[in-house]
Amino acid sequence: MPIMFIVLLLGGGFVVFGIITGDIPRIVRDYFSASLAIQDNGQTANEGNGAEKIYDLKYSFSEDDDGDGLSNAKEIIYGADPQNKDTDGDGHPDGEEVKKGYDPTRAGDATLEARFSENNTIHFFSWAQKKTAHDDPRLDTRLVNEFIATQLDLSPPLSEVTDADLTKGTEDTYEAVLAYFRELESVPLPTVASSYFDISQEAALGNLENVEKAVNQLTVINGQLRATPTPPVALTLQKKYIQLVTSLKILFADLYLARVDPIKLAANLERGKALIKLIQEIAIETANIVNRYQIPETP
Ligand SMILES: [Ca+2]
Ligand SMILES: [Ca+2]
Repeated sequence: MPIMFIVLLLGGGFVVFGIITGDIPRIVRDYFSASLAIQDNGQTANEGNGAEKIYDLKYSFSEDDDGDGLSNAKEIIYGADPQNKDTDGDGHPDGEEVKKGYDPTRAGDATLEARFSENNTIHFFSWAQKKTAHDDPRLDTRLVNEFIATQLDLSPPLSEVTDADLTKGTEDTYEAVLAYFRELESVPLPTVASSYFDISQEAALGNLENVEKAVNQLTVINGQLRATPTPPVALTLQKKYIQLVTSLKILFADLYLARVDPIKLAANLERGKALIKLIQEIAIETANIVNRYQIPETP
């Protein structure tokens, strides 16, 4: 059962047959609560496993291997070539383009602004540059927090779930509803035992093992939820479950971007916390059905 996933990850709390205890919202909050420590400590980009090995570069905001005025870390963020002073070959060095608001990866006058929605960190640097009148802003915690709070949409990524996304049952009998809840219980639990914050730290160091594990497991859970025969009375509940798992999957898949868009991950901690509202809706919906059909607790 997906809700237990979150509980297990934190090693506490319990779920009584899908009825979420009062502890769950607190637990989810803990899960997404740590603020993201953004590092500028010269990690080597190819250390750890799973990282794409391009060349022996330090993911650093102070080192600039090709001397074009854009640090190695920022080259990764903007998608520029850390070993080429003029990535798009238009005669303007990468660092100069970024300082003036132009995209160093596209020749001509393509602006960075066009990439704000695609990359929160690119948006942040442009914003911070104006805000602080500093040419080469860093990931300063206070500025990052202000940016996230004032410039970004922090609602969780909720996709629309329709009848076509699930397996509709035909009857609302006691047996059908009971079978539905029993089936939910058989959904396997993911085994990743780290918080979003911890996994993001590993990912920033190039270790994507837990990201992959979490994404794969959420994919499996999603598939099982979609295949679970759902009586009409539980369709709304089931859609919310699928929405929750899909949303978690999107948030976890973003961890692949640990180096490319660190601000997005920091914002995702807030987006994860905002899932509590959905979890509470699931709890209420579950309690309503369980009470109405007098579904017994699991022994
Ligand atoms: Ca550079
Ligand atoms: Ca250029």
